[in-house]
Amino acid sequence: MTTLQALIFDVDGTLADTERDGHRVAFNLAFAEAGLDWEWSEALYGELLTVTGGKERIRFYLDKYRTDVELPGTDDAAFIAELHKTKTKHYTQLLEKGAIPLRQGVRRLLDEVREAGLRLAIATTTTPVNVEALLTHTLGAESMDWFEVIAAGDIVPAKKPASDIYDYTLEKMGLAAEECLAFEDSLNGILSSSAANLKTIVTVNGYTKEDDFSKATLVLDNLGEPDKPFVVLAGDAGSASFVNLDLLKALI
Ligand code: XBP
Ligand code: MG
Repeated sequence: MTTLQALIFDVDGTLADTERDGHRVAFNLAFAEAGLDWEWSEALYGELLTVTGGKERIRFYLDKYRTDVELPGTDDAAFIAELHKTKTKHYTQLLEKGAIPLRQGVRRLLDEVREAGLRLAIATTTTPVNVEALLTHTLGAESMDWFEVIAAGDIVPAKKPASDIYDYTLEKMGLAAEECLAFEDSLNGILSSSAANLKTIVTVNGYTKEDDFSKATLVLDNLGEPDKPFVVLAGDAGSASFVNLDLLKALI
């Protein structure tokens, strides 16, 4: 029988609802700071989220929506990288102000599984300092040590939906996919985790609730709390009304 050894968490949309009020706002602040008249509305950002990675998302926006734009200088990639650096500055400043809380049930579940000795990791597309800022300003600086692997950003050549970031995490932990569960919130996320053969619990959000989660083991509106039950959108949670260690063990 396989025993559950570790949980691997996506960050954006999964640990916290960072996209609409965090990343999107930071992109717009960076555009304004660079004197660009680009403005990513909530609706447009939903379309842009089909592309993971901030630099890749800016490139996609230019190719699809702004073919009229001529970037200054000769090196487009360098311009985008600089713009993205400014975006990261604004994003981490937003997190420092406490703009984005953790999603329901995240803190409780992390406390329970750490107490039980499960191993933890992060597999995300976002920039490493963004992960540090989110963890530090929601769970405290010590929480960086709770995760034995924090796999983030450009550490692998291909971002989600490729499986690379999860493959990398499993290899670093020396674990087989069957011994772990992943937590995701989006189509690109579940494509990535399932391509790494990981069973995955999805908690949807405003941008992802219509995504195809047929590869997920369980799809929920959130992780739930003892007094705030989750809604099961797909899969079998048995008699559970919030995600806890017993449910995770039953799913593996
Ligand atoms: C998250 C992303 C990231 C963030 C922006 O995807 O797509 O690109 O939106 O982060 P996932 P950066 O949750 O699937 O990892 O700007 O730092 O790239
Ligand atoms: Mg995500």
